[in-house]
Amino acid sequence: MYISSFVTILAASSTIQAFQLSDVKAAVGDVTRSDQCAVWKNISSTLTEQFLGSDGQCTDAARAAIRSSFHDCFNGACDGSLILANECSNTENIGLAKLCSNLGPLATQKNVSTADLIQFAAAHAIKTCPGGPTVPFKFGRKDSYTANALGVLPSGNISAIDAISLFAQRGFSAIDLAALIGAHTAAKQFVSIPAQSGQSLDSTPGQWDNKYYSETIAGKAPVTLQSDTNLANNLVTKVPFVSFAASQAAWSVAFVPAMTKMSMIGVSGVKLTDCTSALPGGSSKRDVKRAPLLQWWKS
Ligand code: HEM
Ligand SMILES: *[C@@H]1O[C@H](CO)[C@@H](O)[C@H](O)[C@H]1NC(C)=O
Ligand SMILES: *[C@@H]1O[C@H](CO)[C@@H](O)[C@H](O)[C@H]1NC(C)=O
Ligand SMILES: CC(=O)N[C@H]1CO[C@H](CO)[C@@H](O)[C@@H]1O
Repeated sequence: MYISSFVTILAASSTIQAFQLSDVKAAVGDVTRSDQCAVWKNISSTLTEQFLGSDGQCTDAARAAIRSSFHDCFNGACDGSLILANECSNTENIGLAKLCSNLGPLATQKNVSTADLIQFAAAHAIKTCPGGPTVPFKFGRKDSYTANALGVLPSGNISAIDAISLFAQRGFSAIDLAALIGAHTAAKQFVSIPAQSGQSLDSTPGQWDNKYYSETIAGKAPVTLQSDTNLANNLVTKVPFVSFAASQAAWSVAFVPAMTKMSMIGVSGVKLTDCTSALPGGSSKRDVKRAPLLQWWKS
């Protein structure tokens, strides 16, 4: 009862939905549009090889792609500057270097904007992790070769109050924040807590499930960032944390619009074209063919 009323509240107070379902449906059967999506379908087969492991779980490359959406957008705009202005070499982006050196050349090779490719890769990666929802994808973002401000991205020690206010400055509610941080269901940490480098933020980093919430609340994840503990304990974010721990559906309802909105930070005055149809079909229809081992990623 509590959960279902929470979902109702979420739906009622829903974050700006830049992508309407009708919009997504309209894309199906639209010849011009589907032609424009051909390149994204082609990119999709490359990304599936990188993001889907032979065990059917999503890979390190997928986790980095999900994080890169946040790191390209949140410090200014979703403008590709993570790669194009080499923000990737900044300390706050440690761990994303391989992702950047992979997606940068791929954007050039496929003649798409780097900003769009980062968001496509993130949506693709989320969908590749078993249980992951469809985050609608549109292309048309403008690239920028100018770096955004340093020190805006939050550290793993940020207090809940500071995190809530940082996200509020970008137009995200505390519920949006609690939903977005659930991306740590597909996450490992490598540098924040050096003694536990390589450990994951929930027990199933290759799957998109809601164990991150229950394990963070209980302090039972392999490793937990101080910032995540802070959100689990804060009076405001605790409510959605508990709700999302109880219901993956409630989490998805909150996550998809918040992630969609994040993928559009600073994007305006451009014509966007929907290519959600280029994303993989989802866990039931996923391409579970063995992906080759990614030597370039491991080395
Ligand atoms: C208050 C907000 C946030 C904080 C403080 C935070 C902090 C961190 C830290 C410290 C790491 C580990 C870095 C390392 O040591 O290697 C990490 C990893 C990660 N974060 Fe966040 N994060 C936040 C929000 C987000 C959001 C909004 C997303 C995406 C929607 C996201 C996705 C990820 C992913 C997927 C990883 C794992 C990367 C990997 O396994 O390579 N995070 N985050
Ligand atoms: C993707 O496009 C390249 C040329 O850019 C082509 O060689 C390749 O066969 C295409 N792959 C698929 C799966 O369409
Ligand atoms: C690359 O894409 C742009 C439009 O974004 C187009 O004008 C240009 O002709 C394309 N270049 C190639 C080599 O296909
Ligand atoms: C992510 C995280 O928890 N980082 C650090 C926070 O601060 C303490 C010490 O003050 C470190 O031990 C943590 O590694």
